[in-house]
Amino acid sequence: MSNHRFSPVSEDEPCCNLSQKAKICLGTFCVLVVLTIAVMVGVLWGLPAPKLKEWDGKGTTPNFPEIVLGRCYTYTKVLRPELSHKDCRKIGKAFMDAFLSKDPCSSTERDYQPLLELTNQTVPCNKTLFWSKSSELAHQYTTVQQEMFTLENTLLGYIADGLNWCGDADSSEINYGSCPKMGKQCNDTVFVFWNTVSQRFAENACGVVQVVLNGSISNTFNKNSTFGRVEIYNLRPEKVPTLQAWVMHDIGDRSVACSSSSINDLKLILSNRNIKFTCHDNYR
Ligand code: N1C
Repeated sequence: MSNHRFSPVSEDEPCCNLSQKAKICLGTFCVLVVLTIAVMVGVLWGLPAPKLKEWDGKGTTPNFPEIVLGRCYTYTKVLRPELSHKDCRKIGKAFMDAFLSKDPCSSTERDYQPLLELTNQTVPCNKTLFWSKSSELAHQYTTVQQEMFTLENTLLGYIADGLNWCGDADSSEINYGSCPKMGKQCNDTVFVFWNTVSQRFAENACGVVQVVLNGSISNTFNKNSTFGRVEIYNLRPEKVPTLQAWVMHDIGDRSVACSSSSINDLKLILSNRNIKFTCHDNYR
């Protein structure tokens, strides 16, 4: 048996036999570590958030995420309860994911695909209504004629109508300060959105489709508009036999735009695509 003896630890003598000098050094070191951490946290805390890029157009609509969610619930729970199974939280998230943390000038159709899938919706045949430079009149018409659908009478068009949005490649924040001017500075995220959803709206159309055009402007049919650039080229001739144009004029304007050269251009494009065209001036 070994000869070890346990001696009681004295109360005034702590466990380690550190010299007074070593204790002072250790204490100073600890204080320095704490101070360094505090300074670093303070500096990081006080740093300004990364600056978002500045553009020429107005920024994202204030309260964008809340508006998207609110409109989604209004549409699916109140206006069209047959769509009440749609998941508005998922739809809101897919919308944000389409543009957050991305350069608004590098937006692609692909960014919006998950959102398009979540908001798919069937418009009955013969009930599709397009418009160009005549938004107000077209929507007054669909308010009265509830079975007709413009893109804004579908879920995704209803959610996005009149809103503006963009993100930033170097930040996960919404840019409320400024966004590229739509369709002017670059193929920006809002421009790409309307092109993408307008394309789907036209591809899905079936039966006789209608368009309300503005007969009181020189380019009643404008090749550069969404209607003239995207929608007419994405109608499926095998599903859409005819396009009917309703050309509306200001009160007192008695011109007949149906015989104008711009409407002739529209007629030609459609006849090349095997779609019949009819035109009505100022139908009351
Ligand atoms: O460029 P436009 O008209 O010809 O676009 C209208 C055409 C409609 O038939 C819609 O189906 O394209 C679709 N569409 C919208 O539904 C829509 N809602 C809001 C296209 N654009 C839409 N907006 C905004 O209006 C968007 O900012 C876009 O640039 C304008 C286009 O209006 P316009 O020139 O009168």
